[in-house]
Amino acid sequence: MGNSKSSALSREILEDLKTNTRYSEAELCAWYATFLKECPSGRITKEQFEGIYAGFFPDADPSAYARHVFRSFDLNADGTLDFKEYIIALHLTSSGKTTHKLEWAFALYDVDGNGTISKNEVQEIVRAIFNMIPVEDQKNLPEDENTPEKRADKIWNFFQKNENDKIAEGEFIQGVMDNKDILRLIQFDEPKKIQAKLKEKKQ
Ligand SMILES: [Ca+2]
Repeated sequence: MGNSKSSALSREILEDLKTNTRYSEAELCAWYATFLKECPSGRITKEQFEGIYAGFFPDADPSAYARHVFRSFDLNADGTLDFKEYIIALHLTSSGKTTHKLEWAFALYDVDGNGTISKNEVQEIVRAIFNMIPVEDQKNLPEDENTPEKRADKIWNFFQKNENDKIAEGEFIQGVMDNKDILRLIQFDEPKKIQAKLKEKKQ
């Protein structure tokens, strides 16, 4: 049990990730090697994370969305993602269970982390999502959801909330599970493409 700085993944983290994701030991070890090559410190900073997003969205501004996603993955709020947080994030957003994904979506929308979602928070995330949609593509959106305000209103009205009401986690998850249209409105498909590209990169 030496404490020499080893580039091997600790057994504890490996077992933890194997239990909590569908990834195999071989996959995890290969990803870890790539991760260390790109992030020799073993941690991804917020700036690096935004850089990854920026590379995938040359025609839009993903920085606000990237910051929110980063916050939702930085479980211990230390301003960096370590390998474990990174892999759990990857797993959650690509192949995780629906309820886990929606717990994550709730955390994404609960910007101040107080356990409820306000209308302002919905507007903030929806605006960040809109910044990722190229202007040309925004023109093709349905009339009643083609601005951040309209889309936020549509989500808010679905939950039958007044301006100053709040949405609790259980209510949010149930509402989204019950209605595919709301599921579509709260999310943005592009992050899936990002995850796919990140995974390609790692193989
Ligand atoms: Ca909140």
